[in-house]
Amino acid sequence: MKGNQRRFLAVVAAACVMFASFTIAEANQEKATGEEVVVTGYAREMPPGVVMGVAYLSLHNPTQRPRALRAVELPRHPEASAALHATVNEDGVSRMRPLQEVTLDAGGVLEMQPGATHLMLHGVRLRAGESLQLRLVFADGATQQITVPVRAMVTAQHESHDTHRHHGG
Ligand SMILES: [Cu+2]
Repeated sequence: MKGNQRRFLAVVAAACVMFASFTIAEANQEKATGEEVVVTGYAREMPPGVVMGVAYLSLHNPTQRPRALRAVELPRHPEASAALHATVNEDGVSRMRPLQEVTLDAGGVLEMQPGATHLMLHGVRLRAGESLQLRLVFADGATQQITVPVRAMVTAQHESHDTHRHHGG
């Protein structure tokens, strides 16, 4: 049996040296791109009358190369949209700016939070206790699907203050 196996492998190796080395290279590449950004986070409950939702993600890039998050989609809500935003302070006034992408250095971490980088949600109704599916689209074409919980509005004093100052959502 062992002999047969070895002979079989020898034949395969002899017949497919080029092909084999190609597929090994391909497999390595696949393994590299298969290393995913580690994502956790949550979306904020939307009280009645609030039309914009917000989610905060925590991203960790465990790979040796930079990754760039370019877009976030909501697969369960085709009519809805999500946008990457930064909150910047201009002359003491908080404003939101759309971001083309969010870059993660090799081994880098990005913590979205109220008053800083966040994910703006339009066209969804989010209630505490629900979960929200997000599809992350990276600049290299890779996509990653995650599910985050929807958290109740008021959890801590400073958090509700930040949210109010930010944009009420
Ligand atoms: Cu925003």
